[in-house]
Amino acid sequence: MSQVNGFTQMVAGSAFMTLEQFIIEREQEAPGSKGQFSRLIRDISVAAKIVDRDVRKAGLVDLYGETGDINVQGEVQAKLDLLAHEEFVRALRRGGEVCLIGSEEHAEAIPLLFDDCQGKYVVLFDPLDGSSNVDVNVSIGTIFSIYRIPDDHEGNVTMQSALQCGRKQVAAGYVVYGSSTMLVYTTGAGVYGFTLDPSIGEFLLSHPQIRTPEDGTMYSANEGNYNSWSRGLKDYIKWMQTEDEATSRPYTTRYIGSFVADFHRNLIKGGVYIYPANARNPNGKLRLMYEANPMAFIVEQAGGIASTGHGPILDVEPQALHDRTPLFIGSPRMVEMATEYLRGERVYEG
Ligand code: FBP
Repeated sequence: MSQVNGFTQMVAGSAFMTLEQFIIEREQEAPGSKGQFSRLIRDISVAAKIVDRDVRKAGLVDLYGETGDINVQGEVQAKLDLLAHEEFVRALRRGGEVCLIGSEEHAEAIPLLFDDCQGKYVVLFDPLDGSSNVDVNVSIGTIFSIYRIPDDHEGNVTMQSALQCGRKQVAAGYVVYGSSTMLVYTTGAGVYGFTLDPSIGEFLLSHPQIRTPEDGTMYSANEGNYNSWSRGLKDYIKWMQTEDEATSRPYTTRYIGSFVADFHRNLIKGGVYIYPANARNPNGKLRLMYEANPMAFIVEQAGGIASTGHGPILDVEPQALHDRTPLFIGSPRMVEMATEYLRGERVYEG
């Protein structure tokens, strides 16, 4: 096994570690573990493979376009949004490890409690992130966040059981359906990336111990909203766009419009994703429980920062399943600077 650019270069025929082997190894390190968590991650990876299959042939099997329904976000629901939602609900229901699900595509939490349900977990997820890109072959993704049911909720699991602050997550991850399909997740002990090898239908460990660069020169923001941004944020954008060789400015804008894809690129190469509050979205656009929180857990584990602009995302106390939040996430130096400008602690002097 050799290292190229920090990524493990697998030599043909050598010890590719599958996701299943990886989680079983991890499970053996966890005293008293009964395998429920491992089975849960396995169930999520099975659903991801099915969604990957459908996304890759969507144009051939009439899976592009809308269902005609408006989802709880007030957005037109894409057929693939609904399909991905159903695939993950089916896999989590069949697995039996989960007793409550929250989905971007469903107004209320979905209880999975039935007679002999031993489920210990709550899973909140965005079945298909980047809906605006679904029909045009641009990378999209799935984001998931996992909590344990609080002890005092055992046997009486309600929506409240899911409304825990991000610091209480036991695991979080995402799948990006891009030029290749990757599943990236953390359980609070480092961030690991697995690439799907379609020829054997297995997720293989390709990115062990992901660390995000301290700083970067790429930013992801919908500058179409620039005029509705605060003075501070406009200053930060101007600072990044100013010519200055010594600080590698101007920085580069990279905005795919799929949070998962923008986040993944910035995680690997360094960069910052910004979706602030603006006139149209006074609380921001991204959803706290199944977009911001899981990515915040991952980025902090990789050495990055996730902020509302005024404090860590993971410390926000949720009020409702579909809460929104302003989001500044990515390389620590860039998030620090962006939020200092936002708070007026820095001003642009040209
Ligand atoms: P959904 O697609 O899951 O609703 O996610 C929100 C999202 O599409 C992000 O993936 C993306 O970064 C952002 O909204 C794009 O918003 P806008 O079109 O306002 O820039």
